[in-house]
Amino acid sequence: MIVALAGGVGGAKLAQGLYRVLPPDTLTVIVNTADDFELWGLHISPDLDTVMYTLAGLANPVTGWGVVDESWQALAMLRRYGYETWFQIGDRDLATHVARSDWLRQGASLTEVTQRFTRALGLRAQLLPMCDAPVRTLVDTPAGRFEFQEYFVRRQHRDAVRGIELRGIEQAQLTSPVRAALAAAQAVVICPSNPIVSIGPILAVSGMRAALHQTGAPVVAVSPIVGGKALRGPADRMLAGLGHEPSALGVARIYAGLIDGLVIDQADAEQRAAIEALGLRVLVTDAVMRDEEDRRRLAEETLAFARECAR
Ligand code: FO1
Repeated sequence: MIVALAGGVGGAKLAQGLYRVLPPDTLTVIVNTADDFELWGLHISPDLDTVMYTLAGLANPVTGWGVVDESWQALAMLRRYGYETWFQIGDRDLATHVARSDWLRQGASLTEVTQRFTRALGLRAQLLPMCDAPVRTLVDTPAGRFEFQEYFVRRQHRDAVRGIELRGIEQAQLTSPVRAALAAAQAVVICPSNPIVSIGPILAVSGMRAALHQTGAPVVAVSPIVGGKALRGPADRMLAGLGHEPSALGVARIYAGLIDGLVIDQADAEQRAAIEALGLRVLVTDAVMRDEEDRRRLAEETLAFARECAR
């Protein structure tokens, strides 16, 4: 079993590469749920859905989130009814949120709901929410404190980030499937997702770091920062705002003690020695995924690197 930890669009791309190059039923993706939220009475799990749609070949190729070939009739009607529609939910995507909310209301856990989706979509990978308890990322900015989607989508992540709170994280426990996947892992891959708000919440679930230490498997991460810039989203500014260096080295410092190796882009090759000085192995490669072939190539290189890192 290969276990990947992933958040939004960048993480989903590498997860898809892993899914394509691994035999069926040998990939588990543990996904961030701290940017889940309630909208129009529905439970939205953006990162779970982004990974699920991407692996199922259903993702919108332009945005990376949402469903391909969308229509927006429901959103237009909601707008006529006076609802705010800054969070764009298409008609096909809406079905996922309706079903998830219905099943949760009937008493299913988020883990069970996700399993129903993946089975229905014919996915031969296991997708697991990081936990079943509600955890919500709150972002402190000079303009006030915002729920994650309010900060990210409504305000277009323009605010400086001064602090992050993971509300509810104290109650979050490892689920049995997450524990079992980590115990069976031959390698763990931390995808190039935001280390603070995508991977950070996963690692903050009680028992997660211990389970990662206990697995005898190599743990490798892929840097989401290339040439000092985030490949997508506000990770570079967020790192700087929270006192981290926005660089591959800064990512290495955050993950040091947890990972055995870091994959960095050739643009950052000069940081190799400094990262190795932290006790990490380094793979320098083309870490930017422009198309599906890049996703497969980076997945293969990362898996080979993980085998080299095996303790
Ligand atoms: N991101 C946006 O920037 N704008 C949107 O309107 C938006 C809608 C949306 C709907 C469903 C979904 O699953 C994701 C959606 N996202 C949208 C992406 C998402 O909110 C962020 O990429 C993640 O939360 C960050 O990891």
